[in-house]
Amino acid sequence: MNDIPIALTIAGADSSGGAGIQADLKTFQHFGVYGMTAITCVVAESSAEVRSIHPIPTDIVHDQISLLLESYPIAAIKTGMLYSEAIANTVASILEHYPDLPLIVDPVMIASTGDSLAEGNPNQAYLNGIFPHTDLITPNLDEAETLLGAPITSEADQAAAAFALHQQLGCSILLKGGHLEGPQCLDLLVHEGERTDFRSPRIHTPASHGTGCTLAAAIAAGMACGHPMTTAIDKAKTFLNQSLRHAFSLGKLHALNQGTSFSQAF
Ligand code: PXL
Repeated sequence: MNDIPIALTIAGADSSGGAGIQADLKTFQHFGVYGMTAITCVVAESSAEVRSIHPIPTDIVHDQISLLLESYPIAAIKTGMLYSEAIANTVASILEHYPDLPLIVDPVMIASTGDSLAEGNPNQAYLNGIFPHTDLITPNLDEAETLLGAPITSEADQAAAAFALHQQLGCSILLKGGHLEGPQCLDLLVHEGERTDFRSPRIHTPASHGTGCTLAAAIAAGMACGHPMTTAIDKAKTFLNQSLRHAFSLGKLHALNQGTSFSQAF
C-alpha cells in the first residue's frame, strides 16, 4: 500500500461544483493529495446566483473536524467559508490544539456574484480565534479592506495593506490583487517580513467563480506535500492560471477547470 499526504478542507459545499468543498477536493486530487472535508454549510447556488445557505449545526462541524484529526495524519488544513461567528469559534476551538499543523485561511466573505457568504460579522472570530493559529491568509482586496477598514486602490496601497496585516495578525499574507486594473495581476506575499511578488497576465474570463478557493486549496496541497510556502504558492498560481485558461462552458454558465484529466476519459 502507498502512503499519500492528506489535506483537510473546512468549508462550505457549493452545489454548482466550482467553489468551496467541491473545488478543494478536485484541486487536492489534481496534486495527488488525499482530500478530507468538514462541511460548514450547504450553499444552493450557481456561478450566477446564491439562492440559499444552510449552516451545519456547530456540534456536527466540531465532530467532523475532531474525528478526522484524531484518526488520520493530516498534513495541512485549509479553511474557506465559515459563515458565522459560532462556526468560526467552533473551528478555532479545535485548531488551537494543533499549533504545528500548516493552516491556510481563505477569509471568504463575499461570493463572486456579490452575495454575502457571512452571517453577521465573523471578523471577530477570525481575529480572536482563527488567525492566531494561521500560517497563511489569502484575502482578496475586498476582504483586506474589510479587515483593515481602509480602501486599497493601487499596488502601493496593496503592499502597505499586506505589510499592515502581516504585522497586525502575525502570520503570512498573500494579498490577491485580481480586482485592480492593468494588464498584469499582482498577488503579493509578505512572509517573515519579506515581500515576494507573484505576477501573472490578467485573464479576462466569465469563469472566475471559485478562483479564491482553488488557489488556497492548491497552496494547502503543496504544503501537505512538504513544500515551502513560496514554492507552494508558485505552483498554485500556475495551476490556477491553467484552470482559467482551460475553463469550461456549461450551457449558459461557465466553470474553472480544476485539473480534469483527458487521459482516461470515457
Ligand atoms: O468563492 C467563494 C466561495 C467559497 N465557498 C463557497 C462558495 C463560494 C462562492 O460562491 O459557495 C461554499
